[in-house]
Amino acid sequence: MHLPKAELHLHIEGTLEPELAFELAERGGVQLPYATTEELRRAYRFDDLQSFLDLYYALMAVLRTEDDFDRLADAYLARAAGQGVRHAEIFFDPQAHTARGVEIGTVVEGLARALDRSEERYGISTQLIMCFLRDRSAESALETLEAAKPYLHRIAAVGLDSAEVGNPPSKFREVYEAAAALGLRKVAHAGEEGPPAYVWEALDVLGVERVDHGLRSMEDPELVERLVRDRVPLTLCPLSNVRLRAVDTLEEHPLKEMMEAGLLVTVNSDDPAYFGGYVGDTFHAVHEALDLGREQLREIARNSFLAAFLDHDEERRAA
Ligand code: ES4
Ligand code: ZN
Repeated sequence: MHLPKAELHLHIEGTLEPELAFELAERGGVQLPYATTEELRRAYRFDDLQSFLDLYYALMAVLRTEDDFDRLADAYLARAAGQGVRHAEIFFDPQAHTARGVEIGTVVEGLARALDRSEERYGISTQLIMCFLRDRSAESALETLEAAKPYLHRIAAVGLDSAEVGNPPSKFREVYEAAAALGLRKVAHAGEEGPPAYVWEALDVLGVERVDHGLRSMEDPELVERLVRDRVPLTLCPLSNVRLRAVDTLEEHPLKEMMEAGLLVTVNSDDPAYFGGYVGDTFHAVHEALDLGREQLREIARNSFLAAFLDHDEERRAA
């Protein structure tokens, strides 16, 4: 049985399974550089974050219409429901689509179609988090925020993702200030491949409420103290860290040490179509690899609701 949980670190574009990619490609007349789903799956071997991102962005070519985004999100929600997810805060990357000529409205309205049916169909409440691509300019992020203005009622928060090293959070100070002024909440990827200094910047320059990954925080005891003191949630993605070689093996993942240090950690799937498991699979994998007991797994599941952007009525319903 899967524990009831919230998923807080999930890129909707990273839920694109090879079978759906081929189906959408065929319907949309898009040519993929792979002959079969098996051949595509064999390409899912990554050396680091960038080698994954190259494939992740390439496959997005199949996402063109509102219906494509609806299908993508619906497929994720169906799978998540089977793994105990009751609430999902879903990242999307508008710049990865607008750069290909797909309008932000197509993306948001398509995703919203699936999200609007989700409570009734799957028993999952949802929110959207709009991510800026940190390997693009701060100006491009500001333009994206501007383009999102007609859709802000559908967007709960902003986030920051893509290639981390060399693109520190402080690069996006202005756009985070503008987002906060519009009433959006704030998260950011930090400390996935980047140093603890990037986690400090996410907290002190951007003012994020949660840190996505935060894996490398353990290298800096003062940072750990700060994260513990302020109860800042970290959205860990252990299978992602193994596949992108941030850790050598799941057995060496610091999740358990992070819990023992008093950090408020959650466990998430990141890009489950690429990293070998949805969130229930991920709970199962860390249970086995790290010898976590039932009580620790329950604590992680409980943390996911504490860290979620839910009001308390929603939280009671979800739990
Ligand atoms: C991502 Cl694993 C990861 N890290 C940074 N950005 C991303 N976008 C999608 N998956
Ligand atoms: Zn991520």
